[in-house]
Amino acid sequence: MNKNLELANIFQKMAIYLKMDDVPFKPEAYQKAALGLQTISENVEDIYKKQGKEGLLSIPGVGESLADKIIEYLKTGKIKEFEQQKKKIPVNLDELMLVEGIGPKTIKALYEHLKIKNLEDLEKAAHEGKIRNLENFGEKSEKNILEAIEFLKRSKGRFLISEALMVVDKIIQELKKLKEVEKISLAGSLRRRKETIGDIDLLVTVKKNYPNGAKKIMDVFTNLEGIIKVWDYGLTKSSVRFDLGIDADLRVVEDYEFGAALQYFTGSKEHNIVLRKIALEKGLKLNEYGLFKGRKRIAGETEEEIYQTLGFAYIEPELRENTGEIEAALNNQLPKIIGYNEIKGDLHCHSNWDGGENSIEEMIEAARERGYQYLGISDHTKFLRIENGLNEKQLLAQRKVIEKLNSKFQSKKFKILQGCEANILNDGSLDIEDKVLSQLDYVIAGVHSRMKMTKEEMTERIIRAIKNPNVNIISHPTGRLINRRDEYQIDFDKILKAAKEYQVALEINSFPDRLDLNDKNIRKAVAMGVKMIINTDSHHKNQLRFIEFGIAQARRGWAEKKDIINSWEIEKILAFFEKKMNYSRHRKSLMNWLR
Ligand code: DGT
Ligand code: CA
Ligand code: CA
Repeated sequence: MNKNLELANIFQKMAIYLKMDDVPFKPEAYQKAALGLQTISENVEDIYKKQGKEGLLSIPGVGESLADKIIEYLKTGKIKEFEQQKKKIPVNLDELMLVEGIGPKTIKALYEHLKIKNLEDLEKAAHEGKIRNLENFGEKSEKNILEAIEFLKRSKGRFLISEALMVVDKIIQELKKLKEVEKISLAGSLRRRKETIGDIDLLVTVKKNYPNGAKKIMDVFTNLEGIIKVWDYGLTKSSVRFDLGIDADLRVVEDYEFGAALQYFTGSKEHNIVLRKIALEKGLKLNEYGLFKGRKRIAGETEEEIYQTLGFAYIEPELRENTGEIEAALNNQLPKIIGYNEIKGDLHCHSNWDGGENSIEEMIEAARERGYQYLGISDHTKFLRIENGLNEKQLLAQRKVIEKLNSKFQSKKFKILQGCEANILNDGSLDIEDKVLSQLDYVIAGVHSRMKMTKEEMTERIIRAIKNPNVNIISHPTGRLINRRDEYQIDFDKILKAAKEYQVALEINSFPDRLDLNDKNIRKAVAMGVKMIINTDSHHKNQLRFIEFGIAQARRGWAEKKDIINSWEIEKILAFFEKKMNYSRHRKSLMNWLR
């Protein structure tokens, strides 16, 4: 932290201490000075060196007495009054002030009566029911405190990519309105499309001929709606927290260094470390400002230029985790990972037949708007009563409806497939009769009940479903819910082997809180030649757009078109399904013959 921010931080805390004692006006003066210190671009130390106290008085919000305090701090590293305040009420203000609904006077009361100094103390006291007995507190406020702490804890964790994107979309929307802004790009884990996001990283360049452009951009950024805290204000970097609890970093750079900054701030850290090492071995230096030979910049305007000058093929952000991509790039063996526009249809969609939000027709319309060539309706089946699962009779009735719809689309080159998402029961059998399953275009099977089983049991259960001649796809194969539920216990290698042998595709579920398979599992499947399918599991037509999260996950798992069956033409995907059935039937008859 530079001295400006250190002082701003101290003044903010002094304001809080003053408020504890109901001192009038002074707290506001401290807060104003803190803000002034945060928003000036010159260093307070330099100002004092060059212009003395006069210079300090020119900082917005700084008057006589606060200028003296600044001088005291620059000279001694301390402010006496602040030290005394801390001694009197030695609490962790950074932690406690973050708790929604708690202010200076509450903090004081909690310390004086219950010796609460930090978040941990606060949580313990609330759990033990000690807070409700204090004057001006009650059971309700105790409950609120616990809820606020829960929220804080959650926000310390990682966010779903969909949550981060929701916030980032709003930021970008506002920044785009500024005439000062030239380029905007995501960076960090969000650009690498990691399945969870620690914080948002954004990079912006300023248009030429706007000398104060960076300031304007940062002023707008740090004042966006929904911001609950400005951690850091600067002309090259600012950091804020949004009310969802998620932080965002914005960096502003010059156009000529955009590529270098983007490369650096996209990471991952591990990827960058190896890249820098390779640069050094070539007698070059790589940092966020460019690639240098001695003092001469030899690349930095674009990322491509940097990778190229280092002797690499361009590495897509989703691959930059130092898990072999650098070696592959050096040897020209990078996979040609699947593109965001290469999905031709979605085969895991629910309609209003099973309680989904939209009719089959509405789902079709949405799929056609996306430019898909086919859509598969795969409603839940009867075991799932809460989801209005379809029984055999209803499935056959739906088949007729879908055939009729298909005749409408014949000239338009669009095909509706009928599948279903059957339930894998405890013993691995399905809840729909085989003779009905065999009449559908394809069958998805998934575990929706009794998720806690031993590893052997669960593995056997899923493999039995894979062996069913009618099953073509296993939906959400690990069953995890990100941040909420762990995977089932399964022997994934065994499942991969069975999927390969019986020609069953494993689903990459695009729902942002599922995203199973994860990147590592996908890479294993790719290596073994197991086919996968990227589906959304949509229960509403607007959820079809989630496909981008599934594609991102596939890219992170190094999957190519050949690995993802719904990037194929309809004929090829149907042949894939058919072959499974024939193969299995063939096996069965062979078995009969052997007997
Ligand atoms: P996250 O936020 O935990 O989801 O993950 P990232 O990758 O977004 O990490 P973050 O936000 O801490 O930093 C963004 C990028 O900045 C990171 O991917 C690489 C770069 N970076 C940050 N700190 C360092 C560092 O200490 N060394 C190097 N080489 N790069 C760093
Ligand atoms: Ca980040
Ligand atoms: Ca960051």
